[in-house]
Amino acid sequence: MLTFYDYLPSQNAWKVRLLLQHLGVPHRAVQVGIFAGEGRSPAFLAVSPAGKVPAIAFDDGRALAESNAILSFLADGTAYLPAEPFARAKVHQWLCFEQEHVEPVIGSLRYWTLTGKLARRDPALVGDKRAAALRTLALLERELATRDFIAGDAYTIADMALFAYASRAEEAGLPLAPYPNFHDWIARVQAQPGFLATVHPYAIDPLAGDELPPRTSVLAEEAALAG
Ligand SMILES: N[C@@H](CCC(=O)N[C@@H](CS)C(=O)NCC(=O)O)C(=O)O
Repeated sequence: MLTFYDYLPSQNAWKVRLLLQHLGVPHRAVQVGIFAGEGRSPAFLAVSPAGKVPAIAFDDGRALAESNAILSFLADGTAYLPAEPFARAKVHQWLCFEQEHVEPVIGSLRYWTLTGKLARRDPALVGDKRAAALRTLALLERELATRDFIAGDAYTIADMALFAYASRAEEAGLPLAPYPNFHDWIARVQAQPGFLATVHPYAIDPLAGDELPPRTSVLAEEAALAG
């Protein structure tokens, strides 16, 4: 039985929740209290080296972290990840794009906004993220003018990954009205059979307004190893 390490307000974890639902994969979900420090336990670090959700593990001890790596693994051999090498590489192109231009940009702005942390962040950093987020949305608008889905004509894990944070840009204070192609893509993804509409607010976790616990012990160990 597959174990899925989840944290309900996480949209990185939502990507995996969505694919598990599309594929009907039997699993047991374990909630990780990331603000309570559960992501720093040695047991969880053995599953997820950076102490982050999502992660998955099997009864034989194999474990996998990073949302998009998990999507690639679970989607292998299904319609959500093409077998043909070039089409498959195109999916990976957009998975990499998501990790560089969506999650740490729109995702971070949204996280800070919804948990009340925005005012605690350096305004210059917030300004840079906002400018980068607008560039990302403009790029997606341009790309989605030419095809129905981000990596081609079919819905793939690249759409799932992008959707997680990009579709929720308005919660980061980024209006979507100027992006009609992007808006239409959101509707196409939402219309997929088995789409997971449920998104959990940070408000369900009373600790979500806190900063994440420091990685002190982990960092000390890493520094010792680095010499
Ligand atoms: N690149 C990772 C990012 C995962 C990530 O940032 N997860 C957050 C929740 S959305 C987390 O677990 N944060 C806890 C921490 O940083 O300690 C992925 O795509 O899975």
